[in-house]
Amino acid sequence: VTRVLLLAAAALLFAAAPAAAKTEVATSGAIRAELSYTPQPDGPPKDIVLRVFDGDEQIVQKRIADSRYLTPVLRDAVRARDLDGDGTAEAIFDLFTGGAHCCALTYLYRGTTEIERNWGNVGYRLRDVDDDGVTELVSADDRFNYRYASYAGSLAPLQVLRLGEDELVDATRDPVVTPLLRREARRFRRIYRNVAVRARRDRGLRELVRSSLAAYTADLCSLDDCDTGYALIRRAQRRGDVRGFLRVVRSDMQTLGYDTVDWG
Ligand SMILES: [Ca+2]
Ligand SMILES: [Ca+2]
Repeated sequence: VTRVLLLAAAALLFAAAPAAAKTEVATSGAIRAELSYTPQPDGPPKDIVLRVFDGDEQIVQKRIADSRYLTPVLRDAVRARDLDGDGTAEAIFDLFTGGAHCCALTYLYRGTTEIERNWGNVGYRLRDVDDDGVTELVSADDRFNYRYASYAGSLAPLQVLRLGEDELVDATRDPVVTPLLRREARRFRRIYRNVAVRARRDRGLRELVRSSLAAYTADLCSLDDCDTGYALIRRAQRRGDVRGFLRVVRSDMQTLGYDTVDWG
């Protein structure tokens, strides 16, 4: 899934001159979300404040401590959008922690209820997967980054969330997500097949073999079909593409909650 958000902050860090406070605004119906901050010439902005107004009334004011070194993402750092389809927009603020990769951070307000989400390296995008008026937050499972490979060689399986009453709830196994999971699983399998032979001569590609097999298996587990994932790893072991990997992945799938079959 997208890593676009993670690059978005960089330009602000190199802004040339000190500037006055800036305010970005997003409005939907009665909800107005405001993100204000003071850009700095040589680092993240200061005085970041998130505000939400319902009509004329300010219902949220949150100051972000300068010591957290957060930066608004470059594009659409503030949005007002009705995620749960109840007719009232939520206010969504997207920030970035800086550093080489990590982390994409979201503050989401449903009325005055604050939901904070750290997406790690992977970020997310808003998409109504099934056109039912309820927006899905499409992301990936950041726990797979660095698990089987360096960051560059890491592939992370799909993770889809939806806004609940006062939290984001996992909707990855919801039937409407099935086509996305199938498509991504096919992509991971293709990556495995494309690199497997070359990886025998090129050690650098071996981590991609491992991470594609693991991410493929995780997506299949989300489709309630871990066995098909395990079967591909078993074949990969017979071909010599990986060694002892089935045991590792099987154990990880259980630890990470993908393989929910009770063997006891
Ligand atoms: Ca709403
Ligand atoms: Ca939907």
